[in-house]
Amino acid sequence: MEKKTFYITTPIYYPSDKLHIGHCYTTVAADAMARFKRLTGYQVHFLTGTDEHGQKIERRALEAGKEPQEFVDEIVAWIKNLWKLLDISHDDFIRTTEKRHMQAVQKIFKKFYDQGDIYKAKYEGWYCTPCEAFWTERQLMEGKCPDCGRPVELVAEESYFFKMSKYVDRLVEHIETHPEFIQPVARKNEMINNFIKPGLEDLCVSRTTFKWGIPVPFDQDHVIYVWLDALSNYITALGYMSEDDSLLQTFWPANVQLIGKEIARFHTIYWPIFLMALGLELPEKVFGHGWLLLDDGKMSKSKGNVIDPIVLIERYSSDAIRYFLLREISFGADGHFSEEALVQRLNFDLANDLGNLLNRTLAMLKKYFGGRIPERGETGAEDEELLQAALALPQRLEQFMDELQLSSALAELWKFIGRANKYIDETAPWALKKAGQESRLQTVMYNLLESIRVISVLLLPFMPQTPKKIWQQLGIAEHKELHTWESLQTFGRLPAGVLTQPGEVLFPRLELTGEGGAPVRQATKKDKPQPAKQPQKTKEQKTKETETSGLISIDEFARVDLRVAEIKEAEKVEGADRLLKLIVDLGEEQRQVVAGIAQHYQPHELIGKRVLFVANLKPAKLRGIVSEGMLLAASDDEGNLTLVTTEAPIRAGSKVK
Ligand code: ME8
Repeated sequence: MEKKTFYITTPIYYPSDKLHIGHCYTTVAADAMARFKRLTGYQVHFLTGTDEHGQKIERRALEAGKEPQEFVDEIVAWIKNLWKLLDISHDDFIRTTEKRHMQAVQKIFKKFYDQGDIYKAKYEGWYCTPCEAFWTERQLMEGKCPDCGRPVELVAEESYFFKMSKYVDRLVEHIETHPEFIQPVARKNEMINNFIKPGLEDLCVSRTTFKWGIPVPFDQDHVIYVWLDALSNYITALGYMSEDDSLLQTFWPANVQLIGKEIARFHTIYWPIFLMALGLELPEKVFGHGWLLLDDGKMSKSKGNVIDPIVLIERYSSDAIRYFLLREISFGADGHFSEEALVQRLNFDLANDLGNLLNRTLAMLKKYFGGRIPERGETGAEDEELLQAALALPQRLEQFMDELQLSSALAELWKFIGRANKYIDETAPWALKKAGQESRLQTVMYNLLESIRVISVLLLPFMPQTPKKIWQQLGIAEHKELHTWESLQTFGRLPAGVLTQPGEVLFPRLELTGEGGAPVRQATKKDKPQPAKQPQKTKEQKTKETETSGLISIDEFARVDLRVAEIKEAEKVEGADRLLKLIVDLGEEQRQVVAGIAQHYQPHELIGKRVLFVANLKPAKLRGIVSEGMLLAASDDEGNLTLVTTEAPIRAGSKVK
């Protein structure tokens, strides 16, 4: 059978500055798609690269006192390293300064000229250099660039123009008859109403006032407009207009072209028109995703509010960053980035849900079966739902991925993780052990381990490192046949008898309130040494620590304001299985806290309980709800949890020491 193919592209990045975490979003999303398609058996071609020409780059190089090529070479090397650190699995990385690209772009320009799509005239109008975009007087917003709001420059020069008008009707027809072409739909309406309906002007496709670009082959005073140069990368990288265009034959038209929403105009108007003029098919889908925003708006170098992805990767790991980006932002919409939100996601989803499932299961397996995967024994009423959910999961995820609903795909996977955690509570393996129900216990442990395997395989496209660590711990790292899509079509492939190897905690919990505001990992015994980016400690602090070798003084303990709190109100937090929102009475004041105890207590059972409470904890936000303080609870490896209460009634607010 012929292999199904899948071609996915990201925009090519301007190497005018180092990239920020917002840029990583596009590439991580494309990577997850590419990996998912490979997992499901497609022959994938995943392209990314750099957009190295244009006035913006020339100016930045000049400011840095470097030749443009030297300037971009350094940043491109940095970008390539970033993609390596983020486990981006591109099949090709195209640079627009490469010969293969430049030669093909010159041929494309010549073809347009020869067939009468390009003519020479005088251009007078506005230009936004940061966006490398031409604007008419009418399109400006209060005299500034309508895309980025920065000042524009008046440009008057002789230029070549592309006759957009010649193709516009065909474009409109294509957009109307192919609803999947521009996604999400809101972008389609925006393009038609804002750019096409008011009348599409011919596009200026050459410049003469600077040199850093691909020369027009028959008129050396002109360089080709950077967007015509850049957009062509999607086909020049496949060998278009070269001696070997076999990749083009195999992969064009692209299945998905992922872009940020601000460059939708270039990709859904100019790009398809260029393709029509070349006689090539249009991509199946151009998907314009939203932006990653900070509290003060879109991340951008000029605002000085960028977040360095390499610092984040070092601090939290590549898989953690990938998970956050893909899960937090509903695809197509804007999303917010904050380190606080990141830490919460990692604690809830990775440390609690996924990490605990693995740790609890392996700890019980060790205790009950010496760590060896048992044969399945007696089945039980609780099994069916888990098994059906596991079997349906791959196809459910595939559906979401085909719709580019990456965040929903992850949510679906996490629903199953929640299902597996619930299975532990329902079957209560510790009770089975106590009651001597060995055969049933075997089945329960087996089903849990197999569920973890299913999860690990489906996690692969999103977090490529974590599954390998899980396989190591399950003892199946060498069993390649258990890492495949095909292996998920039946439940029960895990071989009995394999010895598991519990190892380091995959996702240690992080504290929200490290020194200097930086979240830090909570050390655990099995934890590895801290990653490099720890806040600096003073000399005094270090000496003190060495002297006490990890023990704390009574004064240090006294810094924790422990109180008795009476629970007054309790309710579930919508959309969070594990959380309850409580109002507690501390005598002189009432506090709102969010506690991860919903799977152990019904809200009504809590009212009136007097519990121990940390009253001077820095407030934190959990799922958007402010939590001021913490209830103390004891828990064991088997998933039992109990709140710490006072032995005899005592006034709310009493100090505990
Ligand atoms: O536009 N959130 O390059 P670029 C989400 N060279 N995505 C963001 C973002 C943010 N805060 N900031 C940037 C270019 N991006 C052109 C493309 S393609 C033929 C030429 C995304 O380096 C942005 O939307 O400015 C775009 O998709 C990508 O990063 C590259 O941006």
